[in-house]
Amino acid sequence: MKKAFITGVCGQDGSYLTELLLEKNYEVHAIIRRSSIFNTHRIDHLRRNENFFQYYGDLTDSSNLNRLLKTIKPTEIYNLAAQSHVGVSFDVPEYTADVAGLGTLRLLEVIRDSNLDCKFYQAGSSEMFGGKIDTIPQNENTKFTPRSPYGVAKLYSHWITVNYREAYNLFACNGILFNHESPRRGENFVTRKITRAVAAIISGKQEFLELGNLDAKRDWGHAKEYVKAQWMMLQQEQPDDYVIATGKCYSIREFAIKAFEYVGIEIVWKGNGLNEVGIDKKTNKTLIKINKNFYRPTEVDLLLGDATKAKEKLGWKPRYTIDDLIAEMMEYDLYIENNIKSVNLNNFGAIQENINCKQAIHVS
Ligand code: NAP
Ligand code: G4F
Repeated sequence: MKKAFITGVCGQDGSYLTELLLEKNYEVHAIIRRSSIFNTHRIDHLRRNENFFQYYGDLTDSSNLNRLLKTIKPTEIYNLAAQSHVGVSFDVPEYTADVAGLGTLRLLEVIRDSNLDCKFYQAGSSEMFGGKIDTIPQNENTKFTPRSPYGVAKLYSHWITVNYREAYNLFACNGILFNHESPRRGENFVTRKITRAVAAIISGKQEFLELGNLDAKRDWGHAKEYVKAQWMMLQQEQPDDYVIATGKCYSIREFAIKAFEYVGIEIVWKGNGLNEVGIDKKTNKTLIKINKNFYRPTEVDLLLGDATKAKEKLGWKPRYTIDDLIAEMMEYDLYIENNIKSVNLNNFGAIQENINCKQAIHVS
């Protein structure tokens, strides 16, 4: 039986990856960090699985990682834990560097020190490409010019993973993943913030949505498909680094238009800059406002990935379109917001699965 060790299991990707590995009959061991409120709702539906083991742990605590890894002796490690919000990384840069940067080194050091015979996946990010992009679309050879403390921390993790692969012959891979979303996406990332707000507005519970930069563009895929790529990287003969992306990008503005369209609202835009507003064409109500607090000190304007290498070497190909993704997120948010019966709930499988998460009993 293969044994996986996952950090960041309570996050969006951690929950999908755990499902995938349990389906593949892995024994899954994972660290959960202590929190004053239960933070396991994304994995509660899995917690009674006899092959799923959880431990308190933290990427900032080397002794904890050392003890757990030496005891568990996993065959694959997936390092998904991070302070993963780019905007927040400007507020907590040192903590972001500690977790998203040094946390990776701590894991690699345990593998090296204990001669662990295991494969290692590092959750790298397209945010590392940053601002001065010399290639569009971006691939594994594109220069990194990060524009946030988060991007810089992830870049440290990228290179230390390459370094340990070369210096100590570790089977260590970097996934350079472009943005991936789902109904389980954290509510302060822009896609989920939009779908949550649209559902709340149509249900009469919120008046308008406040956003920052509407014109940044992102290459958005579905998290479920992206965790499969993470697993595929560790099943290869040789370790390597791979870009994972859809090859299509849209602006925040386009995403918002599509999400409102999903509930039958046509947005028209008026004004400029901070005074721009998005208005419901039919009722003339202002539904989108700009709030400068959601702008970042430095922005990444455009991310568009070229995943040719992943397609050719891993056989990985995304299937979700942006419209499929928005439909699934909208359906879920409409359902949890108000159980709106007029909406076509043709993706009930995904919704049911998420509701089970919310209803599960918490164990300490
Ligand atoms: P997420 O939902 O924010 O999950 C991050 C997880 O890391 C959470 O479970 C969090 O714990 C945990 N964590 C944070 N600090 C920790 C610490 N000090 N020790 C242990 N665990 C800690 O992120 P995600 O979207 O699933 O992304 C997974 C990974 O991929 C992250 O490393 C992210 O930076 C990277 N990535 C994500 C994307 C994307 O578009 N989603 C793209 C590229 C790369 P709590 O649940 O307790 O907060
Ligand atoms: O949804 P976001 O916060 O994602 P961002 O910054 O692209 O980072 C995500 O993707 C990275 C991969 O490229 C991951 F590594 C990272 O962990 C995370 O998952 O913001 C997307 C865009 C930005 O340009 C931001 O300025 O949306 C813009 N935006 C506009 N208004 C907003 C808002 N972002 C947020 N979070 N909230 C807003 O109100």
